[in-house]
Amino acid sequence: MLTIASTRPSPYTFTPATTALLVIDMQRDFLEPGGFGESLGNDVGQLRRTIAPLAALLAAARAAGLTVVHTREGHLPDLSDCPPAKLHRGAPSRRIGDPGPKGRILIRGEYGHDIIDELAPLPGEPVIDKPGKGAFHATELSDLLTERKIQSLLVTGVTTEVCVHTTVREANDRGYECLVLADCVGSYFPEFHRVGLDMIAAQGGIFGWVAESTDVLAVLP
Ligand code: TIU
Repeated sequence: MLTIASTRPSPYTFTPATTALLVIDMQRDFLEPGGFGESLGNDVGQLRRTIAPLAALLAAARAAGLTVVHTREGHLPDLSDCPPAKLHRGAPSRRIGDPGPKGRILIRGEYGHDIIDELAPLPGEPVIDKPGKGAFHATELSDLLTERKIQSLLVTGVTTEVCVHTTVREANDRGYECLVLADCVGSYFPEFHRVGLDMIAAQGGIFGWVAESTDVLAVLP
């Protein structure tokens, strides 16, 4: 059992054998210059600062034998898994399924939908394709974590206040102890990022803990 003393709001304890590193939606269309996210006017630099620390954490997690799970947000080519409420939102020229700079936007199998090369999953590492913001909705994630007897989640990825928050809130309700790594999650909106992290750790850790990836690296075997 490992303990990180510097986590907010209190020390965080986890056992590598029952811990998964969750890497949420580190997809080209959200992170790469010229991608969907940037084409909407967002500063992808706010997300790209997560790549280096996350690559280091990923390497350490693999070396320590943690389960590593990647997720991708996206839809079937016929959009049958995309609710109208999601499909019909956003700028009319840039909707899910439309042609984008790196292929059809948020469609499985398109170049822009896939995970950035720097964090490419290793063969055998599960990649969860999710149609929603949360990683549990309409996915096999719950079964996968149950099969592997996972109790703790080290949560990384983008964006802090959207897919990371949705996933952590639900994981907490499902009984997982979630540690969110502040330097490995990012938002296009720095204020949302900062407040999003504060929300997690507030009220005695209302739905999780917050630390830096170096705090994890310091305790991993
Ligand atoms: N992965 C994720 O957070 N999807 C989003 O759509 N995020 C936004 O912040 N838009």
